[in-house]
Amino acid sequence: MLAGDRVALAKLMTRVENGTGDVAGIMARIYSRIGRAEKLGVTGPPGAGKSTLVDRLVGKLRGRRERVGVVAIDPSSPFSGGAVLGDRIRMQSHATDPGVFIRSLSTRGRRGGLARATREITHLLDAFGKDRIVIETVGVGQTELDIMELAQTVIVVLVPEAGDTVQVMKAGLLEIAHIFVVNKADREGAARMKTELQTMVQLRPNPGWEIPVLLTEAQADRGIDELVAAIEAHRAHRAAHADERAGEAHREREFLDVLDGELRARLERRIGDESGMLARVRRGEVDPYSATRELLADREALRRLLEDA
Ligand SMILES: Nc1nc2c(ncn2[C@@H]2O[C@H](COP(=O)(O)OP(=O)(O)OP(=O)(O)O)[C@@H](O)[C@H]2O)c(=O)[nH]1
Ligand SMILES: [Mg+2]
Repeated sequence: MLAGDRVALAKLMTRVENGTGDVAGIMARIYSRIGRAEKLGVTGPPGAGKSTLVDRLVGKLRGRRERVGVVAIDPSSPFSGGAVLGDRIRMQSHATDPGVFIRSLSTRGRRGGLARATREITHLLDAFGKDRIVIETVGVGQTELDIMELAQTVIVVLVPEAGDTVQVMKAGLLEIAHIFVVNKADREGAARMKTELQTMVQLRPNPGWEIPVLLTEAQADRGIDELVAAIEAHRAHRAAHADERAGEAHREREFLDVLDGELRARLERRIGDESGMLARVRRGEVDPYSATRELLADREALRRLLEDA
């Protein structure tokens, strides 16, 4: 993969997605090569036009000779069962471009953390040499918020339908957005929605970065240059307000997250061996709290539990 082999990259992604093979070993080997890629998050309600927008955006970035990776998170929800195919079709214009690598990530795959799998997939793309990685998620839940934390610039895509601004507040999107896009600006209500969003943005405490609200028509390829300019402005803003502590916090979170996942996996592999404790909890003979206290007090049992495979 490090020699530029796309097939090898795809195979490593599959391992990471399924959690098969030595994911930690792979990450440890590539980690010194990551950190160059700019990560862009694109999120918003289903059908807002995110994939279409990403497709147009990728076109602009390719025009600037950037090497681009796209990670499209495919929800397992039956309502969007066709998302993978849909994204492939909508991003078809780049299907044969060797400078673009598009990956759909299924939420069904690995247990215990879509956000973690997504982060590892972006690490692979980063180490592969991508300049820009676009992460698209559908919806506005906690998982999406977690995934968007991986991105340095987050674009929240909305459409001119009534009620959206209230949704934004409720879903915590105001806290994560660096750029708001009102897509489908060809529809009625776009200008009004833009005004509403601008008002909302101005009411934030401690602004710092002034969140732009842009109108786009992804399908007609309108407003994309302005979006690229806003993305670049945010990059410049970040550079000018470089916060080493943010990087530290990020690395700390990744470390704790990885450690947590590894401990949990070991625990699940071995808890069944532990002197019938699991069986006793299952039968209701001991409550989960007392069982936990008992185990934590037993150093030998703990050591066995955490032993590697
Ligand atoms: N009218 C109009 N339709 C658009 C525009 N941009 C995208 N669409 C259409 O909106 C529909 C959904 O577009 P997608 O790009 O798949 O939206 P998405 O947000 O990625 O959808 P999910 O990933 O399923 O949540 C498609 O039929 C697009 O052609 C636009 O600017 N105006
Ligand atoms: Mg999509």
